[in-house]
Amino acid sequence: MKTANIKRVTEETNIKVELGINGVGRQDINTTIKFFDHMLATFAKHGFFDLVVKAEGDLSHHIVEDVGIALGEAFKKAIGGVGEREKTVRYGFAAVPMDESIARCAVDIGSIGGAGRSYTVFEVEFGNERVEDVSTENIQHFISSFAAHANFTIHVYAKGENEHHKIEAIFKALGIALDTATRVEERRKTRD
Ligand SMILES: [Mn+2]
Repeated sequence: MKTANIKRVTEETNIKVELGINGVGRQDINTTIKFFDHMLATFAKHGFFDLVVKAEGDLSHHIVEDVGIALGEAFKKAIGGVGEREKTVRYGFAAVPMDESIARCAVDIGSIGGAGRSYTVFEVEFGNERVEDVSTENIQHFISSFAAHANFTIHVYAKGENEHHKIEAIFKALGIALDTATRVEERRKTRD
């Protein structure tokens, strides 16, 4: 199992992340934002990541953004830098339905010899400004903060009627896609 611990303290937030890639999907999460906790837990469960996230802060926007940054840093550290990487699969994708909603996610975590490429495409329309205790605009903000700090390319496309279903399908699809991409592929002999 590849692991990384990150502590991130600013004037706005105090974040602790402990990550194990290729774990059993164990979660211990408290960000003070209930729906965000639910999403991070489902991400870890379906991605088979062992994940501890403890976060507090002044505003929910800052907490969501800074957890994205810290989780991205944890993935980058766990996977390793140039020359440190094992022979990872690199690409992963998943399409996850949840009742009337469907989310599709594709990721590129970067080549063994490279540092990764950071890019986010997020094509999701929300009909409501909030879902439970989270602003729907913060979901994209989380994904793009995560991608930028992990050096991942992440594409997310989703549609549906129920915002809770749509977002939950996104986090499940992201977890499954990243589980595939981070697996070691023994057949891989090259660094590209
Ligand atoms: Mn749910």
